[in-house]
Amino acid sequence: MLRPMTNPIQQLLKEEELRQRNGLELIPSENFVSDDVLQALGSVATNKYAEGYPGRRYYGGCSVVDQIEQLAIDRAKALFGAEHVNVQPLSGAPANLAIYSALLEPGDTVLGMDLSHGGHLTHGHPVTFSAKMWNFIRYKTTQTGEIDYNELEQLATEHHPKLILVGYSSYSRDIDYARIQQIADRIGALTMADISHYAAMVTTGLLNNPIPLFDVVMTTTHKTLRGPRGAMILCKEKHAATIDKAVFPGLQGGPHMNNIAGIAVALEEALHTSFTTYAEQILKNAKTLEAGLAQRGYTICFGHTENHLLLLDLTNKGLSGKEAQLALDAAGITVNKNVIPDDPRSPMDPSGIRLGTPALTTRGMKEPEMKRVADFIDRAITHREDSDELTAIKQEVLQFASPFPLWDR
Ligand code: DSN
Repeated sequence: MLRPMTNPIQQLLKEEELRQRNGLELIPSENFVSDDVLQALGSVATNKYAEGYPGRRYYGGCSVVDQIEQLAIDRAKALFGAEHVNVQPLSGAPANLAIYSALLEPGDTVLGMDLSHGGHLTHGHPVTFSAKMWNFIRYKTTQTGEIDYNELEQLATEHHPKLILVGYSSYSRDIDYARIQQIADRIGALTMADISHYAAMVTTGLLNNPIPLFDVVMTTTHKTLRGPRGAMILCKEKHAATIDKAVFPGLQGGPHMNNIAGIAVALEEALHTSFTTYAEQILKNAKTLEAGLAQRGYTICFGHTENHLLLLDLTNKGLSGKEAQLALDAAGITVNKNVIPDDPRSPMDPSGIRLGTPALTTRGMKEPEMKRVADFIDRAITHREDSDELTAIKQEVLQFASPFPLWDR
């Protein structure tokens, strides 16, 4: 039972819960956490300062939070098979910054994936602080949609990066980590993978796994992994001390112990066999959504999807990503506008939208529902100038979504 509303924030939180329940969440980096994770987040662990690491804290009173953090570390090691794990990064951007500052000297060169070809802002986009500190060189994808491994190798030979970075936020294909590692070994570079978007498919063996090969791997904890907002750095033992020092005291102060408790809960959930079923269904749902949209004439960037997301180029449909996002919002369908490879349009009004299936999969939706979702999307885009039709679709979406709870184990 929800408690009576006593202040405007509680009222607004209730409204946000209804928004989440009544609509279709298709932003690929979002998900719904379990009640147990929510409870940990809203727990007294938020009251505790605990600078340092388990058994090595600067403040007293850490005996209980030490156990919480150690459980999170042990579960992460078991889930990912990693030699060393740091669970303190507050989110993905600070985690990536911590890794760069641990492994690199100012001015060192890094090869990273171009943002418009599916990379991430924190992988060296010129607007970031990292791009001021380090020399990022960007590789792209080929016409057929794969990472251009030949170009990557040629850039590595030419620029001798200290670090080769892979991982993505809008690319829809798997990565050949063995090939990247071979290139890195040949030129003596370190390797880093940002698996934030697709960690669930890595832990369940559905996508290639960089952890046995790469020096350092970063994942956020709130995307397919379905935990609270946060991040983890997984690395080889030889990098453990430098990584830990870079996170604290290098970049952060007190860790958010309630988040770490929530991460520990989510990791335990991810160790259940049902997590594999969930990850498999994410992929099946993405393929079904892809088929439904391709049938309706939508252009799928990068050729096709092998993961949880789809990047659509809307150029042939005669509207921008921003216009599509607004129309879909009006129909109760949440997506995000997104740049497409070498987008001729601006990032604030780009050519594409990005869709993902993790959140709807958590709600229990499967292939038949994805066929309906493709139809809802197409109708909203087709009738984008007809506000009555968009309102009618929103009503249908509400009816369609209501049998699916936000969290269903
Ligand atoms: N903002 C996240 C995403 O949506 O991909 C990545 O940080």
